[in-house]
Amino acid sequence: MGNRQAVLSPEKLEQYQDCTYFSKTEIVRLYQRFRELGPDIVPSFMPNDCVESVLVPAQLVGMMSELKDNPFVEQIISVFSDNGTGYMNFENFLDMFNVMNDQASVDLKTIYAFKIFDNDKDKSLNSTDLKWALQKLTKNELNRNEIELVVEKVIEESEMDDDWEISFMEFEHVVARSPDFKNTFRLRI
Ligand SMILES: [Ca+2]
Ligand SMILES: [Ca+2]
Repeated sequence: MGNRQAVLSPEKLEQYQDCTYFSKTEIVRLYQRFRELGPDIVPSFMPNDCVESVLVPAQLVGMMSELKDNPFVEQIISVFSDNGTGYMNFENFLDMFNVMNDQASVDLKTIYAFKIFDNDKDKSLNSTDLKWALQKLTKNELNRNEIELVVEKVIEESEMDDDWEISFMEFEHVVARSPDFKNTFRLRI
């Protein structure tokens, strides 16, 4: 504890500990990794009033070992980047790692999985979103017919209001009860 280098104010550290799954030590480590992405941009000590304005290009974040092999890396980055700017401040960065944490609840992961699968950002998953996601998830191992079949089955299983699209509520239901969905639409986030 005594050795921990101050990188954030004690209040910020306390606040981040309270609203994430991370310990203070882990938050400090994440801050150091954030700084490594842009040592010229990110100060060794972050004053409270700069936390939101110090931004690192999201592309650099996407090269991190935790992310670079994820088929949804671009979408993950875009979902967590600051207002879709393609830049991330430390809080965006922390949020992203928090959701990717193994301890993060299924509810939290479900919210983000939905956002990531919703490729056209209309807050609903239609068959185009699902085909696109499935193609990425299966790394093109399924042919077009197989993808169509799986997507059709997934929609059929999750559909409650007959609009042939999956709303967030339907998505939550499906994640909760369908092992198929969980196995197929598995997202390491
Ligand atoms: Ca959509
Ligand atoms: Ca529906």
